[in-house]
Parts: sequence; structure tokens; C-alpha cells
Amino acid sequence: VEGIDMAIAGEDADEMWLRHSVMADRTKHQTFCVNVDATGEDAVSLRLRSEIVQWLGASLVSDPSRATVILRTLTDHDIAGRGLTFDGAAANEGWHIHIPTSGQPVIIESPSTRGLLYGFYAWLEGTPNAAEEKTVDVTSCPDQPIRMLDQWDQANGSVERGYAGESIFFGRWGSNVHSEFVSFPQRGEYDVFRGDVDRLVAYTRYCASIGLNAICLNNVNVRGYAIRFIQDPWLTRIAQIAHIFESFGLKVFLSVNFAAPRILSGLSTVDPCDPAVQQWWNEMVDHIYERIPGFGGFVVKADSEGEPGPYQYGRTHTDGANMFAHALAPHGGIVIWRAFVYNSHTDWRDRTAQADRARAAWENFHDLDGQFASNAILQVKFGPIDFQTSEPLNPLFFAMKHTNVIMEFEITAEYLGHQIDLNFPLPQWEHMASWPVEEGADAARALSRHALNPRLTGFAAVANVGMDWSWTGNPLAQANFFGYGLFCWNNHVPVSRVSLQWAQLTFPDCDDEHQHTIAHMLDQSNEIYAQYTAPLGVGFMVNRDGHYGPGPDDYEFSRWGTYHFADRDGIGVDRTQKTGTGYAGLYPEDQARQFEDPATTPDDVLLFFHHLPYSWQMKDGRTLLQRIYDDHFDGAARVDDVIRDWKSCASQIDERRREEVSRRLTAQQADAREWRDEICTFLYRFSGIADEHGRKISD
Ligand code: GCW
Repeated sequence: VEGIDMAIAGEDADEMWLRHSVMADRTKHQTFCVNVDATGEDAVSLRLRSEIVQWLGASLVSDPSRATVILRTLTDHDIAGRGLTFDGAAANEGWHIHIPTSGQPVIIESPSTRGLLYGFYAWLEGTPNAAEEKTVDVTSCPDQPIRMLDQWDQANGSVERGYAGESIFFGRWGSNVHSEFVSFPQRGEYDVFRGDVDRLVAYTRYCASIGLNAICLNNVNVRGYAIRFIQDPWLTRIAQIAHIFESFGLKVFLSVNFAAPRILSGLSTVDPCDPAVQQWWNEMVDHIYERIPGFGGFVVKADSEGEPGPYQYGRTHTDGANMFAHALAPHGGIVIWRAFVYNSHTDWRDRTAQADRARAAWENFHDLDGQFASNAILQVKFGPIDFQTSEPLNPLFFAMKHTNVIMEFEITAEYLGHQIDLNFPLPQWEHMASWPVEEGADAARALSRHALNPRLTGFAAVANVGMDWSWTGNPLAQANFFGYGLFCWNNHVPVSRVSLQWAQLTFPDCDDEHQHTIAHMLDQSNEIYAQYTAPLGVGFMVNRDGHYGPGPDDYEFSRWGTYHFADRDGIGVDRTQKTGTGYAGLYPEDQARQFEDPATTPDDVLLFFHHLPYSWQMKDGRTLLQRIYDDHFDGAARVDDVIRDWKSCASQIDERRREEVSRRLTAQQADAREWRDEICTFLYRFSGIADEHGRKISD
């Protein structure tokens, strides 16, 4: 079948949570039947068949009475007649699984072939769990209609903020492994595509197996050959990749450079209100859809960190976004416009509101609510700054009431320890998704309520994979990828359920006790990391050169605009309305009031909102400084416990993963101690206040 590749992951790549031997073993006595009469065969149903036959090596029959696992699509009539409920904006992608106690076949059903594929993997992965004594009947629909990955992969094979080797999509010139992918017919033009189809098929399978349905292939900073991905012959390669993703139910997007009409065709302007510019994009989009009829659309980062954008022409972000939306609309495409827009030329001497980077997204976008086209989506990072260990919810989630919005996360551990330090961020993500936004709706739920088109909201996250044998550098960081998918599907899925399920699938040779140990390591890791790094939401004490390890003053006098203001008396950023940047006032009244007063501000964002004296009394009676010292000593000590836990699993884990994780934990231990010592000394030097417990702090 054209476009359907039968490959499995290359021998060198780890199998993550889909270990072939385990999956094949689980299905070796099964006979499958796929019946899609209700919806018709499509690329996804063909893929489902090939997954059963080629990947699992199981048998497929056409007669359901001979099958032990029946997968079938449902008509509306079936659903109504059976009294099944598929809920929400993505009801179509949901599944119903029936597992009988014995004798009868397992039944996996969905209104769509994509839902069948998701149900198939969910069943393989043990969701839902087969109960021993009673039948299981579960219906499950995704909470978020868009469940997307953003690759920050670049045409030269590097990955911006990538910690797992080179891009799985693109390669340095000459590094491509497949000869048919080395040169184009055009002389002098380079094929930057890696062409490792096995790896792509395996990656796509992982994406689909956790319910993802969209991917943007290239970095939002669009440079070099990536600017030309929308043109032939590069577009032909994109189409080949899109083919694979589409067969697993994922829509493919590209990031585009706002200035492409000038760069590629020499237009004198890229003003989004100029008819010639609009025409250029219209034609470009028409051409893309000729090559990739199922193309998702564009992701655009404009007017931020040096990227071109509508401001340069005195236009607004809606002028920019709607130009793309208009070009894409006839094809059913969408534009995803990033709200991560800020002026990276702040003067540290400037203490006014305008220099407060936390206000930037809100300032740039709040008054554009209601003006975005119905096929445009604003993609907003969960916090107002930049994926720090602890931030409040971005206030734009309150301001945009008539706009399609995607909440953005970062799986790749840019500020969370580079996949060297163990950090499973699901608790933080859920905290953000659960933030109360209005009566009866948390941030996750409010997205669809406030959307112009409830199907055009969701989550997106920066991916964390690369060519490394383990995909994620640290084998345990695979859990972050897995967890992201489950979180998109169920925004309140219990953290410990995800970590345990992941550990069970990924370490099938471990006994139950040690699978729990691994899950426990993950569950606490996000908190531990937050303890030994920048304290209590102050953010950006990270090393400026790459964002790994401490650099308490690295940003203090830089142009990037996020500072902790530590001095001899105290630390923190005053973002109150009364005496600070006024940022606290961007929240609805009850929350604004809460954040205005340090006594009612939650500890994890205390120094985000307030500049407080070291002697400030915390809710538990400790002083602020003592709390910071304690957190740092405690966080670093807990890393020692994590190492002990991992060692306790040693005999049950294969050498490669055992050693790789051990090496990284040892590096984490050094990192945690360095953070502890630098932050404690940094504040001790200012304050002159010793640790109450007499622990050693260098002066
Ligand atoms: O946090 C910053 C990163 C940049 C990134 C940017 C963004 C892709 O340090 O590397 O650029 O966010 O989200 O656009």
C-alpha cells in the first residue's frame, strides 16, 4: 500500500513504552478483525491493519465470529441505539473498549478510524486495565481536540533546546543515511532530510500510541533551508513525511518565516496588508495543498527574539495571523500564532511596568481578543515568562474570551535540567491546566468555552526527542513524552498512575515493587528540582550559557528582562499594583487580591510576585531565607535518595539503561550540589545571615 511503511524501529533505537516483545507476546494468541464499514477504509485503517500484521505479527481475519479482538467503527445510529456517550469537542476521536471476563471477544469501537487506532494502543498499553472478575466497559474521549508536538528541529540537523542528539527529521549535509535522500535533481540544492524512514515510522507510532494528533516539523525560528520547506523540492520531502504522520492520524504543520516573500521571491515588503504579499501567501498555500491535501497549516513566531513580524510595518498581530488564516481557510487549514512575543532589549535600570517581561504576552495580545479569524489559534505558553520551574498561569488565559487558544508546554527540559537531571513535569503541567479561570472552568476547560471554534483549541508542547539511541538522552525522560500524551487526553490524569503505567510498560522485566520505585522517582522529581534551583518562583537564576546549572546573576544585568533583584535586605520581583510593576492586577479581582498580598500568595510563586526581606515570616513560621536554605539542602539531599532508589533497581535493569541513567543521576547530584552551594552562598553574602542548622555555606 502506497505510503504505508512496514518498518519497525532501527535496531539501535530503544523501544520506549512499546516494547515489541511485550506487545507481541500480549497479542500472540489473538486474532483480530477490523471492520470499518461505518466510516470506510482510509490511510489510518490501513495503518491499523499493518500495525496488527506487520508490527505485531498477529493474525487478521475478515470474519468477526473468528476474531478474539474486534475493532469496528460506529455510525451515529449505532451510538444512539447502544446508549453510548462520546463527549466533548473531540468526541469523534474517542473509543469504547469492552473486555469480557472470558470466552467472548474484546471489542474496541469508535466513531472514527483514528479513534480505533487510539483505542487499539490504549488496550495494548493496558488502559483500561482488564479486571479479573468483571467485564470492563470504558468509554474515553480526549479532553483537548488539538494534541500537538512542536519540533524545534532545524534544517542543519540541530535541535534548538534539544538534549537528545540531532534531529530525527533533518541532517547536516552529507549525514543522511539513505542514499535516495541525499541529493535533489536540482543542481547545487541540498536535501537536508535525513530520510530515516524506520525511525520516523517508529516515532509516529509513539505519537499515536499516546493519542497525539498534530505535529509541527520544524523550529519556530525559521532559518536557512527551513525557510524553503514550503517550496519544491523540499516540499516533496515534507509530503513524504506527512504521508507517514497522516497514516497514524497526525496532521502535519510547518513553521514559516514571516519574511519569506521577501527572502524567497524578493518582494520589497512583507506587510500583511499589502495585496501582493497576501497573494504570494495565497498561491504558496494553494501549492502546498496540491502536494499535501491533508496539510494542517502554519505555526508562526513573529516580532519576538529578533524574528520578523507585522510590527515592522505598523500592523497588528491579528493583521499578520489573519493574512495566513485567510490563505489557509479555503483548504481547511489553520494558522497557529505564538503569543511568546516580547522585546528582548530591556534595560535593567528600568523598573517600570514596560520592562516587566511577565506582562509582555498580555500587553501584546489582550486587546486583540475577538479579532482573530475563526481558523487562527493563539498559542500561549502556560506561564507569563518562559517555562520556569514555577510560574503563575499566564494572564492571557483570562483575557482571551473570544479566541481559539492553545496552551503551550515544553517537554524538552530547557529550564528543567536538560534531561540530565531527572524531572517529570506532569505535576507542574496539571497545576497549570487546573488553575481556576472562571466559575466551573479551570484553564484547560476554559479553552473550549472561549473558542470561536471549540475544535480549534488544545495543547502543544516542544518535543524532547533526537537521534540518541534512547530517543530522549535520558531513558527516564521518555516518561515526559509519554506523560504529555496522556495529559492531553485527560487533563487531570493522576500523576502516579501515568508514571506507574510508563514504568510497567518500559521496564517489563522489573518486578512490581521496583516498577513502583521508578514511578516514585518520577513523581517527586519535579518538586526536587524546583527545591534546589531558583527559589519560590523567582525564576531565571539559571546559567545564561545554555540554561543548565546555576548562574544567579547571569540575567541580572542582561537585556532579556527577568531579574531577581537580590540585595542585602531581600529578594524577589515586586509585581504588585501598589508598589511594583502592576502585573498582579492582570488577574481577575479575587486572584489579583490574593497575589497583591505576600501573606496570601502561594509559596511557589511568592518571589514571583513580591520582593521580600530575608526575615519575612513564611506560613510555616520559618524565615524566607531559612526556607530557601532548607529547600536547597533538602533538594540536593533528595537527589542522593533518588540515586539510592535507582541502585535498588539495578539488578533488574539492562546494563545500557542502567548505566545511562546512573551516569545522569551522578551528574544531577553534582548539579544539585552546585545549585545548592551557589544559591546559598549568593544569598548569604548579601544577607550575612547564617543557616540556623549550622550547615556549611561558603562565604
Ligand atoms: O525560551 C525561549 C527559548 C528559545 C525559543 C523561545 C521560543 C525557539 O530559549 O530557544 O526559541 O523560547 O519559545 O520561541
